[in-house]
Amino acid sequence: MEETRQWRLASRPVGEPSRDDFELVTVDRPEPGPGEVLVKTLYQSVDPYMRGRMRDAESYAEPWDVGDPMQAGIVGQVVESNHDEFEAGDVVTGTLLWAEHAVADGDELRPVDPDRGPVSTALGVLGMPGVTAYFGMLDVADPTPGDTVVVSAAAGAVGSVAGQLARLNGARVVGTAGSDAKVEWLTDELGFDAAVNYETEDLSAAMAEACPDGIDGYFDNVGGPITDAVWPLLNVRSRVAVCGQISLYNATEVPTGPRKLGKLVESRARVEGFLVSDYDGRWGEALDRLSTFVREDEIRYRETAVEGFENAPDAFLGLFEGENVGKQLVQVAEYES
Ligand code: NAP
Ligand code: FER
Repeated sequence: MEETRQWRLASRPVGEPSRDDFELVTVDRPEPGPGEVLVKTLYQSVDPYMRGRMRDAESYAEPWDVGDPMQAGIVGQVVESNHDEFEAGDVVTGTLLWAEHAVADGDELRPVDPDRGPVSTALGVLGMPGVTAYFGMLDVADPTPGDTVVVSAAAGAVGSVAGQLARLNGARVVGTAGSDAKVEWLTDELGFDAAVNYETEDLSAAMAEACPDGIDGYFDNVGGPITDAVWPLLNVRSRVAVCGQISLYNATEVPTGPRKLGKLVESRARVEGFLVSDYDGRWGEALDRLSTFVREDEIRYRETAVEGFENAPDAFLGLFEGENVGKQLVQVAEYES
């Protein structure tokens, strides 16, 4: 029997997760049943929402059980297929496991064309983060020409695409990020009009300087002090798209909720959370446009890959330290054409 390795949840973290919360186990390689496909992982995604699944609390995603393998977005190559639409060697993407090999229902997989660009993009700009940016920005934040739009975690997988979409809609775009190198990437390569390093700058002063005409759209990935700096600058009829609150994902005490809601009376701003899954069934439309923008160099992207399946937890933990520029991946195996 051939073997494979999986990462399992070893314990539920309190506060910052650590490597001890993960356990690497070797198991028999699963065999695909009727309609199923055995997939060898090429790239594994690590995502901030996984922190929520490590917690035993009701949310939009089921908590993982301690001792169980964890799910992840995967781009992989078919080893064996019992599904009409796939054969050995095909590249596919879907939600599988933190594993070197896993079995999936063929109906739940999407084909990836390796001739149309790097297959890893199916986990980033042309995958769940890109689709999140697309609908969150265009449907919820809804920028129009001349608007000022702020994006937090702007150098991340979602934020980098969201900001460029606002720019393509004619907005003035301001990003926040945690390093000067990221700030430079945003302004020099992605066409952001300004970017603020929230680690080193006085946030309120820098935000006011970067947004002299106030803020019409705020795509928030972070929350906390960045939102505090944005809030006083919200213009009349501005839109706040709440995508995530990563600054709070490891918090052990729930901070006091927003008190400055009077600002919403004054500005008539609309604050709206959204989930990418609200747009299930509309991925085709988003991916068509995003892939055209990428092909035409209107949207640029970066990926940060940690090499080796054994290092997957480090890739995940790095998200909370800002180690990634663009989409954080784990490179598990090489594509074999
Ligand atoms: P990402 O932005 O690629 O990576 C996370 C980034 O967050 C880090 O690189 C880091 O960048 C920043 N960060 C981490 N801890 C921080 C803190 N305490 N304060 C400020 N910044 C911090 O991740 P992503 O996959 O694109 O996800 C971005 C956000 O979108 C997350 O909040 C995620 O939960 C959310 N999301 C929501 C949906 C949805 O359906 N609503 C779907 C996907 C993702 P810096 O260098 O800037 O610190
Ligand atoms: C999904 C809905 C939401 C999903 C991811 C998210 C992987 C992420 C949410 C977050 O990071 O806050 O269906 O699929």
